[in-house]
Amino acid sequence: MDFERLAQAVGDLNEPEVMAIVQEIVESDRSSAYESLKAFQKGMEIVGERFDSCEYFVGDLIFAGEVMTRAVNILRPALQEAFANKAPKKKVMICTVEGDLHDIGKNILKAILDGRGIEVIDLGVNKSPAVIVEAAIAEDVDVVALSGVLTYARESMIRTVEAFENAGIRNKVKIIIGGSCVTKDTYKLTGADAWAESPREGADICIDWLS
Ligand code: B12
Repeated sequence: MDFERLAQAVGDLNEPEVMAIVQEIVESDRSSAYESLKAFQKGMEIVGERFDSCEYFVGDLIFAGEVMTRAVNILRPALQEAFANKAPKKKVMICTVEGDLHDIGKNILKAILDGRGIEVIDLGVNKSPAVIVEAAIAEDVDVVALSGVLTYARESMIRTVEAFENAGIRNKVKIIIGGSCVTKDTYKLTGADAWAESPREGADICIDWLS
């Protein structure tokens, strides 16, 4: 399978080409389904670079996220075969924290986790600490992934981690955070267990915790 072609098609926002390659994988090369997730990541990096150089706009970012979600939906059966008996039967809850409506990065992480056979509960955006804790208890999740890009989101992350402590269940869940409001150095201020820059790295950490 030509993964370079797939990465380039994602970067070029060439949806017909992406879907044709994905269809080809499903029909004739199912074992390479997982490998294709790496090509998606590479393609999204091209999208990010073109956005930074003003070649792409916000609508293009949103479209890229949608194409990736649609492609993962088509690949899901093949991915499930690849991860049969390997994916941990535990849940990850994901959301964007209170005050922040940005969800493109969150949706990419969700697509990658989903593609790796993990059950993901997506709470959406702008979720308060109380709502996140309540949902984590109700859904009995093992890992909570928090996303945020606004500087303010870091405060929300701190309050969310505190809310887990106040509810007495901090030791029952692992919390990973990401998004441009935090860095390798600042994430520790939030009290989260881990931080990752890339969604693939984040997915690796979640899977490691769940295994
Ligand atoms: C797209 C966008 C929007 C869209 C959001 C659409 C959507 N559905 O998300 C819209 C137009 C709605 C928007 C609104 C606003 N925005 Co805006 N927006 C952006 C923009 C251009 C891109 C953000 C983005 O999606 N990047 C692409 C994704 C893929 O990157 P990402 O989110 O960082 O995610 C990656 C990683 O961080 C990681 N990741 C993300 N989450 C997680 C979680 C985990 C657990 C892990 C492991 C990894 C991970 O994975 C992703 C892939 O690599 C940025 C500027 C920029 N260049 O970043 C401004 C920006 C973030 N916005 C900004 C602002 C100020 C706003 C507004 C307040 C504007 C306004 N005055 O109304 C509102 C905020 C509304 C709100 N309350 O949230 C500022 C934030 C400043 C700050 N530091 O606080 C920025 C930086 C622009 C700027 N330079 O001023 N915005």
